[in-house]
Amino acid sequence: MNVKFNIISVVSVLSLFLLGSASDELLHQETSGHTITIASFNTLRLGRGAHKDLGKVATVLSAYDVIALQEVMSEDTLRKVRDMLTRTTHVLWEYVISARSLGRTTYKEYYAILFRTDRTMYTDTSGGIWDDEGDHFEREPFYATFKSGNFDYTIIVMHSDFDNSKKVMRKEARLLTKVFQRVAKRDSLEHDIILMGDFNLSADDEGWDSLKTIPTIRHLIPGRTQTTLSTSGGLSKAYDNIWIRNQFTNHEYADTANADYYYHSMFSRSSNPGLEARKKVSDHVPVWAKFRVDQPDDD
Ligand SMILES: [Ca+2]
Ligand SMILES: [Ca+2]
Ligand SMILES: [Ca+2]
Repeated sequence: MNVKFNIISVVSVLSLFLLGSASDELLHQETSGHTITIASFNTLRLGRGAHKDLGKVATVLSAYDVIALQEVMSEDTLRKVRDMLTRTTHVLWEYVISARSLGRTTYKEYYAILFRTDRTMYTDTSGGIWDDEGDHFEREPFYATFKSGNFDYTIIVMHSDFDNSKKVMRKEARLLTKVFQRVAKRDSLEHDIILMGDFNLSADDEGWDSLKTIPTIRHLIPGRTQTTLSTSGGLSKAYDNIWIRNQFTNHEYADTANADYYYHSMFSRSSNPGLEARKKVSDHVPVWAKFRVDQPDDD
């Protein structure tokens, strides 16, 4: 199994709580016990670059229960962010990370999924890096199975390659059809598959025509919802999204999803909050969806 799962000892957790300094920033979204919020976030080279403010990154992440991360460059930095989350939320956080960093060149990224352990368990019986036989993906998708309350589900996280003509992104989007179907077939009793990530492609793009042939599949973020910040700090591209199949997951989906424009409040004193967010946090904003976890999950 090509997954690493990290458990920190009770002693180190206790010390984290004892050392913990309360964050001076309020968590900007509270979740009830009936739902969880699952997010996808491209963190813009987490672990590289002197400008990034890890405390701010942790504050953004603390609004969610489970977050699929792209562009994780350093597991050490991810661990730091996890520890910050544990300190500021007073709840133990953990992560699952791809067993290797992915990419054809010297530029490589990890995928990781961070989660609050009081609401979510990682089911380590399955998951890993997609077997990219023939090398079709620059960064082959990563998948892992979780259980939150009664809701069990598999997250597939993807960060597509980029080219200006969209040829590469469209090719990778088409290939995700097979990935989705194969991951869904692994377990005949489990059908809640959540595909999320930075696809470098709007959900309205023709590159998704193949994925859209999967019965009842839909994206939860409208294809025009912008999720990236340009070099001038304005909203730009509709690249990030979340896909589910209605027939299996609509029962849990709580009809609430959006992009998180957190920076208006976080950097409200800045003359250009978007630019500040781009520098200190990421050039993407998280996208998220709420799911009910208090009902029987039959599939
Ligand atoms: Ca590959
Ligand atoms: Ca399920
Ligand atoms: Ca279900």
